[in-house]
Amino acid sequence: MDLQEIVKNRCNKEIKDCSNKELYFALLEMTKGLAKAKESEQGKKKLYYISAEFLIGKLLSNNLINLGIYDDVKTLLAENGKNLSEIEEAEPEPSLGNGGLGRLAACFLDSIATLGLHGDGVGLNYHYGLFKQVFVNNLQHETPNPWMEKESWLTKTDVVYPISFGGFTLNSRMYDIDVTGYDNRTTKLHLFDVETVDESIVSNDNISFDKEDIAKNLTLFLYPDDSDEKGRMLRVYQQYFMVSSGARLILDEAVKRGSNLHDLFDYAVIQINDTHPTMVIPELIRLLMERGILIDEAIEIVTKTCAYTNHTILAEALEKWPVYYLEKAVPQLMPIIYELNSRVMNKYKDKSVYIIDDEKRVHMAHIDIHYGFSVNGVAYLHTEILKNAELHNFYQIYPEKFNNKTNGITFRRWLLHCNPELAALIEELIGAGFKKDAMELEKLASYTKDEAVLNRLLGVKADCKLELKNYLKRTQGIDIDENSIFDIQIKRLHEYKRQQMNALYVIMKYFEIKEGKKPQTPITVLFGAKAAPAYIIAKDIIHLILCLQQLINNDPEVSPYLKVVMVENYNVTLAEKLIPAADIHEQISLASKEASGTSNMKFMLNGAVALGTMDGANVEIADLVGKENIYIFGESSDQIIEHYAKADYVSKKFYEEDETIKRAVDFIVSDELLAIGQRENLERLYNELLNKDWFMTLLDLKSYKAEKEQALKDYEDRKAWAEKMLVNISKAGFFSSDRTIAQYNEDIWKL
Ligand code: 475
Repeated sequence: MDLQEIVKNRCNKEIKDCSNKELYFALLEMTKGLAKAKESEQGKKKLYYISAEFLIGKLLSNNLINLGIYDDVKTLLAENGKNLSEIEEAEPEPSLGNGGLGRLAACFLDSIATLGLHGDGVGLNYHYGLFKQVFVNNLQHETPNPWMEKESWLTKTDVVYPISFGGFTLNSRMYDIDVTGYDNRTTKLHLFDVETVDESIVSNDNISFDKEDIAKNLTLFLYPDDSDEKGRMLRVYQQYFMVSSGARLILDEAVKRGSNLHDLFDYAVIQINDTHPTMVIPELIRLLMERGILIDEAIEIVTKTCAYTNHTILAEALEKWPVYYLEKAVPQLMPIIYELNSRVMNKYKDKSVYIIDDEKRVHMAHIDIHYGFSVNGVAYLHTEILKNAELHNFYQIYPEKFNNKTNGITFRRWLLHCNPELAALIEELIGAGFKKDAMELEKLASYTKDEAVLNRLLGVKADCKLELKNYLKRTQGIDIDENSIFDIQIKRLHEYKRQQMNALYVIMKYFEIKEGKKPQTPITVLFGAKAAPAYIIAKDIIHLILCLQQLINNDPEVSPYLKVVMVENYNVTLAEKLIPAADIHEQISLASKEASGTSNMKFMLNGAVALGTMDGANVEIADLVGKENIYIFGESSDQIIEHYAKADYVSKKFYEEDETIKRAVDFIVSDELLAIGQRENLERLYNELLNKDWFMTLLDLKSYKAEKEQALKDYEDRKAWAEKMLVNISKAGFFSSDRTIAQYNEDIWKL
């Protein structure tokens, strides 16, 4: 297909006379056509990766890279006076995920396609995605984030299923997005949508709407505010709509490939991404029974077909739906859930493994574990914690089901696309093989003493920093100093991730500078984070950071040495600009709480050095790069688990015993900050830290400060620092999602 021809047909113009938006739509049409040509069904058994979230990011450039035409298109456009990165800015980003879990699903689809595996994604088509974040008076405000235009990556299909709820039925239509693999076939992301959805029930400037009008609201937002019961019910409706549509598709396709349904597990394997799609288990049992299979066999078939991935040990994220919710929304599932529970009760005395508890709540993860054949964690430490603590009682029953699959990231998006200059340098040094086999990055190890190479690496980093500076200036009106140290923390806002600890460090540094102790190189502390709309303390932490930004950046005594920046509406697009530019990345969760983390892998691949705790995949990163190439601080996961068991952590003790900690915490409610911010928010956060601090910020603050000072000091020796950068890149190969997916396939899917 020829771009010139498409442009001619669409706009009756030459490329040079088109707007960026017109060219974007022309490229969209061309890419969709090329992806279609690569489609192929292959193999008897097929994987269905079911997930409430697919945080796919913009698709144009990645598709061009994976189709192998990026350079040609770029050149053709340049010859006509057009710039591909500017055209890319005309593409809206679909915000179909919250964070790590959703982005992981997107990386997995890329690797499934690249490895040529027979598998598709199944999810929902949220019209407004997750909310768009805007800052008003230093507070987070949420607005809708529309991303579908008259033409988009979605292709409407003829597949329509009637989905019944208690008392009413809705039609579900399937839309497809082609996912191109690198130099290989394509796979599909199937997104189901309710035909009666009505965008007009939402106003432009906030995200409130009638939560009970399910026919109109079902697919408007991802996880609408669930702080009230109506919001939680809507989530149940969404989940059932997704899995019932998915289950029908799976059965129809299996039959088409030759299954008689008694052998479904030879034709399909379903990976359940966290507990959100759990109802696929009782729903499949129900559908098989409808087609004449008896319950014992139906349960056995489904158990052999479904596998579950756990992404967190945080209690609030392990879904437990009250029985009366399910009775109301999906009454047809309850007889099956009761049956599944009574089989467990007949077999085991231990109440902790029951599906329905004494408070009449259905534990979704328990359904997955009893009635699936595989349970996996997402990093070594996380899986050990599942086996030995969180899910220990299940591990004793089913040791053979438990396995680890350390997360990974797609190097197409997180290196080739987001950092072409670094990719080109690597290719020049070790050849192009690393693009297909990420372990080849190890070859870079032979350059760690090569001064010329180290200097070029520093040059690439400097270019990326300048590019970020220009981007933030152009898109958000923010000024940063490209010669400062970029210290970056980007992830969902959560107390366990401890953005508040980073903020307290900023306050300590502010005091030091005021007192004349200036850093040798200026520091820019960058944050990006959305807080759940109903998570009050998380929003207070955003408020604190924004107030510090205003105070510090406007203080002529301090701002030449220290700047704080919180980017607005952090998303995949911003991550692609921030990660290549980072010098230091913050992975400072309370040990045991971050299941894996995946930004840690992206930063490492782009030559940033981690400052972190021994948590999640940081443990494996530290193991690979060695302790000279990572900055580790804080108490270990075992120590933390013991603090919780003994309930012996008292934050006030740390506050009272250390003058610098006290001073930093007190500053949250100082006259300076109260003059800028809201008393209610700042006092609430202050009291939380002093009287509760459930995620133990003050426990690790001192060692965090010390380790960060060490990193900043080491940064001054540019050659030694560049060596750390290079070691990090050379060891990143293990974290390719191609490796992760190959392991899923070998141990679980067996395609
Ligand atoms: C972990 N999201 C990361 C990542 O495995 C890990 C939960 C409830 C409702 C909506 N979204 C969620 C998550 O639990 C989530 O994103 N978990 C993350 O999964 C991929 O790397 O450590 O926190």
